Amino acid sequence: MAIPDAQIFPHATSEAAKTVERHQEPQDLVFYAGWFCPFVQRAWISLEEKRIPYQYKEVNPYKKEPHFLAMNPKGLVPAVEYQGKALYESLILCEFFEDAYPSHKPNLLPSEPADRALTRMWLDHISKTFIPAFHRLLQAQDVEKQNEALQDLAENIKGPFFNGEFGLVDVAIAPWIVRDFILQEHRGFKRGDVSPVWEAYAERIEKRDSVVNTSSLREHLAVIFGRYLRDEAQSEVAKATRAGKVIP
Ligand SMILES: N[C@@H](CCC(=O)N[C@@H](CS)C(=O)NCC(=O)O)C(=O)O
Repeated sequence: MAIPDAQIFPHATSEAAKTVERHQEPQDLVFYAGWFCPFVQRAWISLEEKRIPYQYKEVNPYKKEPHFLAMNPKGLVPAVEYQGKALYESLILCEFFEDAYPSHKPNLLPSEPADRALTRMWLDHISKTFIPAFHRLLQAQDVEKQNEALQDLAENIKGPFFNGEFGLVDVAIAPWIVRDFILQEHRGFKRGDVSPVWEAYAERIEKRDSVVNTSSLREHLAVIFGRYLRDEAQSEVAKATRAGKVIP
């Protein structure tokens, strides 16, 4: 039987398709990606911001194909092949790009140790609170649980970006901002309810070139999200959310 989650639109569309087209030539860095994946989009935004040369290869991670599992035993995108090594985990990849391409600007991590620590504190918060709440809100069928998740989506940001200039914290959260339309349409989420500053921030993020250039059509995302809204999705993230476990 076909795995339901494996039935996704096969490639990027809209501005993201043009970006894929520009990154077909072989390069030292091969980027294994799925056009639909928010974790992929983090690494993709970093690559685009820093204008790092990369070759884009589309993978459907739900098919768990042997060639991909040999690279990332977790079977998750994004993954990168670089100098014979296979690397994965979106935030680790973003930091790897900072380390491996120091001459590529902008720096998405600040240079001062305390500011770097502050960035990582925000990243930790986004991973542990914001993203799990987004997925709980998406999958919860019960209104009380949805309301609890809505509360956890509150972010206290001063703007214009998390850390003054556009940086890794913005990269880490941007993919969920461009996907919050699904929560607005189906779960009563309103950016303005978080705060007017948040609403302005979200609009700033979704207009940024690196974000636009890595985004595909909403109607294709909406098909995938339909399975989450009905709590039918079988992705690792969906299963962990359903079981109340940490997102892999
Ligand atoms: N913690 C990982 C999560 C990556 C992830 O969950 N990717 C999803 C696509 S959005 C995937 O490959 N799913 C395959 C599956 O669930 O079987 C990261 O940050 O890179």
